[in-house]
Amino acid sequence: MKIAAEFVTSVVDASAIPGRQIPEVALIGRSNVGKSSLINALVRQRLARTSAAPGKTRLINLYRVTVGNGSPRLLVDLPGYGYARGGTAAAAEFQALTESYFGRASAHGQVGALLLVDARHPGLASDRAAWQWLQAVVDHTAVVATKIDKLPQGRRIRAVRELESVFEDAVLPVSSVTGEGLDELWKLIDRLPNSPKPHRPSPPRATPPKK
Ligand SMILES: Nc1nc2c(ncn2[C@@H]2O[C@H](COP(=O)(O)OP(=O)(O)OP(=O)(O)O)[C@@H](O)[C@H]2O)c(=O)[nH]1
Ligand SMILES: [Mg+2]
Repeated sequence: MKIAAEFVTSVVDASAIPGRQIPEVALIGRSNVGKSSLINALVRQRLARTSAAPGKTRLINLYRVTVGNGSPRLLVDLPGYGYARGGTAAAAEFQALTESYFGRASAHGQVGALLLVDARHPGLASDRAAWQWLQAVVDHTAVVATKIDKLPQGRRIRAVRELESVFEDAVLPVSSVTGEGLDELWKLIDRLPNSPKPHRPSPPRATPPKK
């Protein structure tokens, strides 16, 4: 399957995102969880900058992707949360940026968000808080477990089940290194922004996770 991908822009504020209405899928997760690596693995190019040190992505980066004859999507690489260096100024910057992105997302409509969590660390408080917050601000959400290659085969199913019980939703295991789960992830990216709006009775807390 042919995959076309290009970098569109980097912005500090979501109001600067070009206006054309292309369905978007945003990746959100702790620093170093593998958001930028996953974008590169999906598009089979080194488009997004990655680093072994957390805190690499500092802006909202947009990539336009098309698979085969499908309709285009914007993949949105956001900075990670849970990265302490930079103190409260960085935390405020992260919060403003995330709020501006998801504030615009709710007006835009066709936006899905993937929460990326490390397959080896189920149920971290910061991830659970991010999931609650994300479900309150975006209509279409899903959980993806990264770095599944780091777990031995025999522990993978158990790890995914544990995550599914924490997030009370299906969890898709992927690896940017081995390519595992990427075909399923493309399908999710294709359907997520247009999937039926779920019914959620109680609105949880309304601030993004602290950095
Ligand atoms: N083994 C393995 N390592 C991975 C995988 N995905 C990412 N990594 C490694 O994890 C580190 C962080 O990856 P990034 O993609 O930069 O993480 P990020 O979530 O974009 O981080 P920030 O931009 O700091 O928020 C890098 O050293 C990657 O090589 C994976 O699927 N398997
Ligand atoms: Mg990154």
